[in-house]
Amino acid sequence: MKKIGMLAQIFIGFILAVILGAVLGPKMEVVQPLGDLFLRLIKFIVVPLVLASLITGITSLNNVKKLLSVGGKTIAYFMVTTLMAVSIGLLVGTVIAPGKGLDIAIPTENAEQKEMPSVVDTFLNIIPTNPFESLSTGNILQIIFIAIAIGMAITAVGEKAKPLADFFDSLAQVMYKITGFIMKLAPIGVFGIMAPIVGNYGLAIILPLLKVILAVAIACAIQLLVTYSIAVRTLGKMSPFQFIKGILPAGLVAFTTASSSATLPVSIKNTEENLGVSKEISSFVLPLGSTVNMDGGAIYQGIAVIFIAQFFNVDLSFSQIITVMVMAMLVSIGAAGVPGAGLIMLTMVLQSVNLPLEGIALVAAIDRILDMFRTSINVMGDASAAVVVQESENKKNLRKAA
Ligand code: DAS
Repeated sequence: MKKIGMLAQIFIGFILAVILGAVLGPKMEVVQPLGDLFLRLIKFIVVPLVLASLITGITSLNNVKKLLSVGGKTIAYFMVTTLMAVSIGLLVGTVIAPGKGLDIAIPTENAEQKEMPSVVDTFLNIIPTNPFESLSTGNILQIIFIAIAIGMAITAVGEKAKPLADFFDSLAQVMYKITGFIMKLAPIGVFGIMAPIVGNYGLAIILPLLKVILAVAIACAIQLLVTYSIAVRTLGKMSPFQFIKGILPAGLVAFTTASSSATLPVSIKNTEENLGVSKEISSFVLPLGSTVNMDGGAIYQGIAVIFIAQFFNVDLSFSQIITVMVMAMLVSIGAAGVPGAGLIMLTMVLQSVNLPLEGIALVAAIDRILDMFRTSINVMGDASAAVVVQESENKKNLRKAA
């Protein structure tokens, strides 16, 4: 039988779960362990995946001078567009309110609000007192701090630290491979997650999930047509139409593969041939961006948190919204360019605002569809960064020549 694509397999798992859940009701709890297995595997790879992919992303710069000049501009652009992305996600999620008005909230003990640390403590807590404890407890903020410290130090030490850089690069490749294996289980995982949910709460759960997909699609469109179009027009001196037309092939490859890493060769080709970016800039900005810049992922985090908070009838406070924005930016740095990375990082964002991790089960069922949209935006965001940085370098070289 012709191998049916991953999306088709997940769709079959989803439809089977809905039908059996609607027909057999709560009896479908029996397949819950399949969903739990999938979610445990996702949590199992978070720490090594984030550590290795982030260190590899930073050391791929392997040149301190370049790191400071072009890297500084690139990182600054990444942070601004990611902040825009998570803000758009939170706004669209609030307006569409996919989880509102559901009288089927799953009662859960950890939905109550624990005392939130002050903003100062939140930032102080980023610095680990014991790196091994940070890794063993999966403290993502501290893990990102550790990865940035190690990555920058490897770059600064240079040749002597090459064995360590190679170790983390190999670890990153191994973790990407393991993530790939785990994502192959997605159809079974989605079935084991979705069937008990439909069995317990009925078909009423389907509409909110469709609204989450709509919200992510709308927010991604806004990020492309507003954020990136304004950036390439004003900073990149390029018409938004030319930009979108030029990067569209990579955007479509990203949509179908749900992997920035797999799309990298196409995004580099499109950026150089269609957007006039030099090889030096594209081979620097795009690989880094595919590891540390996930604007689509940030949009997804914003919308998923709003949906899960609404589903569990939790009103997020202003400081919790700020925490979500900071966490979404940080986890988008740590997320790897492989299918399902955003879902893996969502566990960290939910923990940061004490939302129940059961919420992961809800969005996991439609994650592959959401991943297609967010990966497209991740790739097009990286390309917009390359266009803007190229124009900035052109101006700098003209000033030098004058
Ligand atoms: N699939 C990831 C990527 O390749 C994005 C994500 O999962 O959030 O960019």
